[in-house]
Amino acid sequence: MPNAPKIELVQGDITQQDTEALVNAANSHLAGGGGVDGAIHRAGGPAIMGELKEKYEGCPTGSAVITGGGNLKAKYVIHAVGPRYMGSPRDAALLKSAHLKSLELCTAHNVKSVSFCAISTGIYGYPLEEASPIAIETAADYLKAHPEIQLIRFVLFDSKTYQAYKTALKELSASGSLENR
Ligand code: AR6
Repeated sequence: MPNAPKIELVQGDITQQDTEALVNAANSHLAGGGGVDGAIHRAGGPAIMGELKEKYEGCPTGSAVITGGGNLKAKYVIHAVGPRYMGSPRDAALLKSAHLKSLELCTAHNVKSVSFCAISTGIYGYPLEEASPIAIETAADYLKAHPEIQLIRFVLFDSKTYQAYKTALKELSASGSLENR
């Protein structure tokens, strides 16, 4: 099945990806910042911030907004706002929701391939072993219901993050939940 939708993991820099959309880890003010957010705005140029300011007055935690990709290869950037890790049950719901809303924006904009960074696991402090299964399971569930999405690529910046996502994908696969891929 060459066109079967799939989840892919790569270690690297999200700004260099050739998927139609990139998912940024933004803050609720959509003000830019450090980490992957800073890297995406630097690589994409000022048009992205210009569009954010023009169209949106922030974005609640657990949600996402979309802009064009500026100078990036990607046509769109989806700015997802994950939670700051507090150690409360609400964290997981908000992290899941940030992924889900991003995928819903892909469907709404006819995006068939998308790269995600490891939302909330840097400055926002979400432990990798807790965040990675939430990200992978949300993606796998969405692909089951939305075969129009051909590729969800997780672009993990360092080997520790890559290994955590790899373990989460293996565990989901072992549980039989990836049987349709
Ligand atoms: N490509 C892929 N992943 C990257 C890149 C890159 N170029 N650069 C960093 N990462 P973070 P958060 C990884 O801190 O925890 C910002 O200031 C990084 O190693 O960027 O959601 C925003 O404006 C980590 O694995 O995002 C918010 O205020 C992952 O991306 C706040 O940080 C996410 O780390 C959001 O914090």
